[in-house]
Amino acid sequence: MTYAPIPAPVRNMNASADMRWRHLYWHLVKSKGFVTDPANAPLVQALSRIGWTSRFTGEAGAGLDFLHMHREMIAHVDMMLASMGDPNWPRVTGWAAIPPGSSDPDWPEPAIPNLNDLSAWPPNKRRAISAIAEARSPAIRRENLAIAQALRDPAVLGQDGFTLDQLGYRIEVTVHNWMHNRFAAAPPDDGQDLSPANDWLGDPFSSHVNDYFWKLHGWIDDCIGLWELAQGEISADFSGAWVPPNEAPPLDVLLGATGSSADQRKLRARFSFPRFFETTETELRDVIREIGI
Ligand SMILES: [Cu+2]
Repeated sequence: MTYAPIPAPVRNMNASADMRWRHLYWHLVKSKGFVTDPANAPLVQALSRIGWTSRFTGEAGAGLDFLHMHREMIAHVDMMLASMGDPNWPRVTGWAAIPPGSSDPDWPEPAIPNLNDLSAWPPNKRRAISAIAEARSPAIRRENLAIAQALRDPAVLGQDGFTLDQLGYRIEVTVHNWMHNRFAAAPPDDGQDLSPANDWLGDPFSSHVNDYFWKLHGWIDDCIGLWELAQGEISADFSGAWVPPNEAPPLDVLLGATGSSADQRKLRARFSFPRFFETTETELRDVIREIGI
């Protein structure tokens, strides 16, 4: 790789337990599939007791939450970068254009041996591996690049009634999930590893430790400015966005006060391998129809 890595103090800050659990909980509580799965009830209840309840992806307002929270993450990292004086990373700068091919000289899709042979993978990694393989398939690549282009097009962004909330939702379930999966390397053995080496892009516990995260979320954040211009130079209003609680204790601490030990063991086992971002076929089709491509 030829690009300069993000300065180590920033990477280490992102790799801290607090940042990891915060980013993971934020994504978990907005996933309807996760929250309504009875197996997750002890965790969902413990999170809810300390204020971690949000709108689900697809519900009104959740797209605004998505844009706002990641904008806050960028602002937090930007503050630290400003104090570092690294000429390669004065601030988070998104991709001007998403690298279209698999072997971009600076931002390639990380090589994964046996990507198309699920039998070569342990069962707990197979869903993640097939999500990555699908994200790199020619059809899905073509479709998401077309969506990405439309979501930067003034004619699309300027449509009457195209809200900031819709922009967030449409990006989240298409280009965002696609980029996370597409640029992910092979999943780690221990998704809960706290070392900075655990920067797997497919899981919110580790994705923000990865330099690609800041390029792709920078690209997403820039869409907000393009939307503001296309809508007639209005400015984005995030006053209705959900603000998560300050507290984000590790899973063990969170469950310590509430879950039985059997519950804890089961949940810990579920969390020991990585999760990843999923978009349903229906979500993808609906967005393509809504933006008119
Ligand atoms: Cu995120």
